[in-house]
Amino acid sequence: MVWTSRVYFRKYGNFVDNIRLYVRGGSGGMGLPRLGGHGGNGGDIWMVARKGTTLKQIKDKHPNKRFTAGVGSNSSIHALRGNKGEDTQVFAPVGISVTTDDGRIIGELNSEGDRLLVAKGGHGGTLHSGFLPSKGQTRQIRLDLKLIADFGLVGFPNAGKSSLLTALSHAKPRIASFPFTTLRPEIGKVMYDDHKQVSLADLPGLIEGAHVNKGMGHKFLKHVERTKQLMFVVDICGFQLASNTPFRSAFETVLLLTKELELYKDELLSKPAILVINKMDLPEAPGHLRELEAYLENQEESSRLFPEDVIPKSLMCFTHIIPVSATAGLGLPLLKSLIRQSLEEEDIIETEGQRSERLLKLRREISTSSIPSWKFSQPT
Ligand SMILES: Nc1nc2c(ncn2[C@@H]2O[C@H](COP(=O)(O)OP(=O)(O)OP(=O)(O)O)[C@@H](O)[C@H]2O)c(=O)[nH]1
Ligand SMILES: [Mg+2]
Repeated sequence: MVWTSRVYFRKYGNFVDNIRLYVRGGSGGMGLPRLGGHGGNGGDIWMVARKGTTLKQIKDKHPNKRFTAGVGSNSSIHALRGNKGEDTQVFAPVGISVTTDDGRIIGELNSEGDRLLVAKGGHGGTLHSGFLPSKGQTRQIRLDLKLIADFGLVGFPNAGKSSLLTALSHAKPRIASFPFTTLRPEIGKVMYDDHKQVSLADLPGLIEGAHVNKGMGHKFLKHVERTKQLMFVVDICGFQLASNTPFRSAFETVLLLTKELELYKDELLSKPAILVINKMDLPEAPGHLRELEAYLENQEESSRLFPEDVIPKSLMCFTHIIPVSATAGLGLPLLKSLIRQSLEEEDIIETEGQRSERLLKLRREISTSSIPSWKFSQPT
């Protein structure tokens, strides 16, 4: 076996599902009083939906999260009507809502190519304004991925995702012993005694090659992006799509699901994920579970025992691993409490992240404002 890449664990908890940006339209250009010339308007800022873009890419590419547009040209003897300043386009993922900092909705980007004006350029100077230009619109905006549910059920076909949703919530998705029973997401709510609710999205099954759109992979993987956390569901007895495709053990299905997500968008691996090992009521399950546990104990080493086409570059770091039986009810009360625990853990990570970001910003502000602007007189 040839080993070319080292497998590593992806840190979870840093998936970006919202981001705040500072946007400023360009100022207008000066008018020309002597000849009645109009200054050009300032450029506008547009959010433009583009497939494949993620909020994390915006954050990484523009760490200061500021966007400004071009200034309008002044009116001159050569060009009495000044040119408009250049517009700025910010590419954003499809499926986001854009709000002002105080929560007012500016609009949504729902399909490829949708455009939204988020900061208007200022007017150029005209007779009306005494030939003086106005400044561009300035505001803080917030982009939020429109999530469909707290958890998305990710698994090969027939793993028992719909059965699990049925057992945990009041939803009634179709269940059948053949693959691809579920073709569109169905949302169920898990209810807790204190009336707290957590939503689970039952998603269609993924197969090997989903990232290159096999088995409508792209359509299905798209939904995985729209959930806060993931729940991998694997059949303890493994999976085989057809007699002419390879049989995959439960551990291989964990690796393959990871690989499909990674090849589609590797950022998805940074979502927190619970691993649910299903069908534990089957007689052969305990033996398979022992084997799977041994592999999971050292995922990195174990993954090297498998053919290269099965191994992802990085591994999922599961927040919890739990064996259950969706049909016999085994392990479900514990799973229910782990679902909630995992969300609460993420909230803590998120608030800590926000706190340190605020602290960093404050430190930057203090360090620039505390530099004294006066000069010390030199002792003579
Ligand atoms: N023995 C056993 N069978 C189960 C269990 N959970 C699900 N099944 C069976 O597995 C088959 C597939 O179940 P589904 O819930 O439809 O599986 P799915 O993952 O939603 O499948 P797709 O929608 O095709 O991706 C059905 O025949 C279920 O009755 C379980 O815990 N134990
Ligand atoms: Mg299903």
